[in-house]
Amino acid sequence: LTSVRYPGVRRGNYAQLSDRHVQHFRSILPKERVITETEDVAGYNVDWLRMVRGVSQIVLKPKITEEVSAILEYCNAENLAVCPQGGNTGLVGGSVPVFDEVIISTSLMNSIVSLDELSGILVCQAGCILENLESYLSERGFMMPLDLGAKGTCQIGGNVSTNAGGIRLIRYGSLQGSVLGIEAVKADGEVIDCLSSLKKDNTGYHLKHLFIGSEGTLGIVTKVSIQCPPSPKAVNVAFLGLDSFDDILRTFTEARSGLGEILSSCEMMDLLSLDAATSNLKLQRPIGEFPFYMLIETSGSNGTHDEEKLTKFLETLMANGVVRDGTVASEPSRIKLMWNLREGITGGLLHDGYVYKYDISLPHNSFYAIIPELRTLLPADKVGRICGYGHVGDGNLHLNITTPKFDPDVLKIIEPFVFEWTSKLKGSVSAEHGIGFKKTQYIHFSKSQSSLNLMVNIKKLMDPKGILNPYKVLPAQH
Ligand code: FAD
Ligand code: 2HG
Ligand code: ZN
Repeated sequence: LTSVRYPGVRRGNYAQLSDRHVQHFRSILPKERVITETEDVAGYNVDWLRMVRGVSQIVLKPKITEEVSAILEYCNAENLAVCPQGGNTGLVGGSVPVFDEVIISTSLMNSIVSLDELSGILVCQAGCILENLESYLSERGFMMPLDLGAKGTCQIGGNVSTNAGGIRLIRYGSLQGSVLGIEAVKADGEVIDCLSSLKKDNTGYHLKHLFIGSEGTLGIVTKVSIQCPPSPKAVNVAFLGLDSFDDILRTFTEARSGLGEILSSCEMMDLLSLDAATSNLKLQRPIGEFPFYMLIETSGSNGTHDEEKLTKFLETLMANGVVRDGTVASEPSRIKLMWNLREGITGGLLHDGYVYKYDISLPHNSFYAIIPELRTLLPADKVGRICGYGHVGDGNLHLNITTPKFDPDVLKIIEPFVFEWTSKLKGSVSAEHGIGFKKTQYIHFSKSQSSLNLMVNIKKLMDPKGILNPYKVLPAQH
């Protein structure tokens, strides 16, 4: 069977769901957690961007690890393919089935197991929503080491499985460092307990890394142990207007040296990106019109000290003309308004029509050059918006192009151009969103053949029948 929606993608040789299978699932889970009504399953079949759509007939909602284990053991024995789903906010189509895979939703696995209030180490189930964890921790003087625009819906298990980056990575590093341990269930149902809660543990291979960023292809993450920093006592956000991308780099360099240890976010957006939030979502722009904007956040333990640093930083940049205008907020409600502008861009872009979305890592000195290049290559009468924004502090550009409707001629100009450009600069074709279903045929632009071969061997070892999230991450020929 070849997919009608995705020509060239063939259904693997898996079993078809039968009444007998459904009956068995009902013996593992209570009947309200085995969802088979078409209209109830529909939402789980389509991704957040509404671009990838499967035809699964069943969603299973386990609450505990043992239920996940029993489900996978049975699916493996019966050769039923499965698709693990967290908050379904992924942007590369990894969280929805391609054909009729059994959807395993972790949304009811949402208990907090423990918080050690001395070390700040949190242990929780995979289905906890990121924002709920943030609120739980903030009441106890801690915070999550990651934050992203999808926080109200995405789950920590999804974050770990995608190795999500986001807006705090510059300060707290990637999840590979903050996640201390993981409990996961292998394709055959075996529970792998590497739920260490230790900062230091060099006893053999670091197995947690098999699950961090493997997008549900090697196991289902059921619990996570994560190092949480103490909440800052003072947070300030500066929203800056600048004339050129060179000025953004100057500001970034100054932020690193001048703000140093209190710098907690360093984000950039061009005018057309900000416009997706202001025009399409009717949000208010806090300063005048400039070709570029930056959102810089500081978090620290002493408000007076932080304000002093931030004021000096801004005075220096305004005096030498690098920053043209800016506004600073320290009250939570104004800080939120500024972040809404940055975090609203992804949703705002959808109002343009079709979005061609790229998430690339590039060296800082060639970070923005692809945008003017694409503006010369793409026909102005067909394209709505070519814009760039992202985590400039981490070298991660979000390149987005929009057209009123999907246009294959426009796509032919963009791809493989964007991937070749990125590869020539030794960048990454997926900085933080992962490979999922949509990027599998481009993985080789960033991974050598020998690395890909090792990935295939690891997959075969952990999931010999290939039941876990098929058609995702690894290119089809493997
Ligand atoms: P899902 O979308 O449900 O799943 C993502 C992948 O992980 C799928 O392959 C799925 O099969 C797998 N998976 C989910 N849960 C499990 C589990 N328990 N075990 C095994 N596999 C699992 N991403 C960033 O990196 N940085 C950002 O700044 C960022 N901002 C975003 C802003 C918006 C508005 C949106 C819509 C998305 C954004 N994303 C960002 C992408 C997305 O939110 C992240 O990838 C997030 O980590 C996905 O979490 P989720 O729970 O929604 O996972
Ligand atoms: C962000 O940083 C997300 O806002 C989404 O990673 C990026 O939509 C995008 O291109
Ligand atoms: Zn991002």
